[in-house]
Amino acid sequence: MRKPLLLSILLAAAFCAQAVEFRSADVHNSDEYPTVAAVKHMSELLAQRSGGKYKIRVFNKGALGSEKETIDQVKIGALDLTRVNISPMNSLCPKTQVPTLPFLFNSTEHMRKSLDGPAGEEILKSCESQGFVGLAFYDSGARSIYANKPVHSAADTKGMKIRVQQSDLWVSVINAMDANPTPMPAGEVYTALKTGLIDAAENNVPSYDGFKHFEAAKFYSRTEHSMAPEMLLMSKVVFDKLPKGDQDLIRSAAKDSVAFQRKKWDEQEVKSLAAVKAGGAEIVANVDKASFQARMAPVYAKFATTPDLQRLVKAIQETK
Ligand code: BDP
Repeated sequence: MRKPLLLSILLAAAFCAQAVEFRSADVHNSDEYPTVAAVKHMSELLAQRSGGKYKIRVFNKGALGSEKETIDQVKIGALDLTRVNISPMNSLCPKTQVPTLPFLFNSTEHMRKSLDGPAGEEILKSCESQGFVGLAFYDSGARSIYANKPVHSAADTKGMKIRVQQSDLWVSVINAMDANPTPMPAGEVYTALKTGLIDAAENNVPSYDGFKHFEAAKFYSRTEHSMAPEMLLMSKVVFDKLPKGDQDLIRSAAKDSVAFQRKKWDEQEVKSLAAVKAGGAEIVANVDKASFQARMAPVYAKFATTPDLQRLVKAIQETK
């Protein structure tokens, strides 16, 4: 009697010590959204490579809170991972401001190459002192303004109330457009548009689709003013408790999920464009982007203030 009981206790203990399911947050609704699918893919890679020791469960649809809330939880180790846009990290680690800057990247290739290179690595690493292990950047495409009127040039945004992410840099971008910034979490934007609390928001096409914002703001005008990427962050409190070999497995599974995410991203942009058009949205392609870009010097002057930040801006601008 005693032996099998002891054995099963030992086995159960060993199993508990072995199998770890990390929790990861995401605000996107669809399980197929590229960032959600990418972390699930990372989980599969990690499970395979660790012989089943680790996996990741993704809680999407904002189930664990707004991005800022999940960031706070990750910082103290109450949550293992979160996938967020880089913008709500701006106040915590200043180097994340750089890829958020308007008109910094001039193409998808330029953005990918810069983030894959030394500048990207330095920015990811810069969050460690704040309690975050920056595992990877994911694509978020280009962000554009949507409202119930078309925007053809910077003259058209004057006085508009535009929702922004919770970041001072974003407040400054919208101020530079002569518009009124209203910071709020993504989950509140649909209602804010519907009730007229705001006139406009800005995002990539997959989010305009996924959050159903096209139902509340019909004109999507291709201002493409920022390519602020997504970040996958792990709690340093959690990460530091793992053996070095396991940390390496996590880092490499995350890095290896990037190509998967980018492929999904490219497909999703096409699918979402068709979906919003079918839903009645009008895509305004004829936008004077230069009129917006010309107004952004104050944002660079206000945020790229230290030699480190200026060096990173220059390194990215010079990435070919
Ligand atoms: C989307 C990002 C998401 C942000 C959202 C926003 O994928 O992480 O929460 O924008 O604007 O593109 O808040």
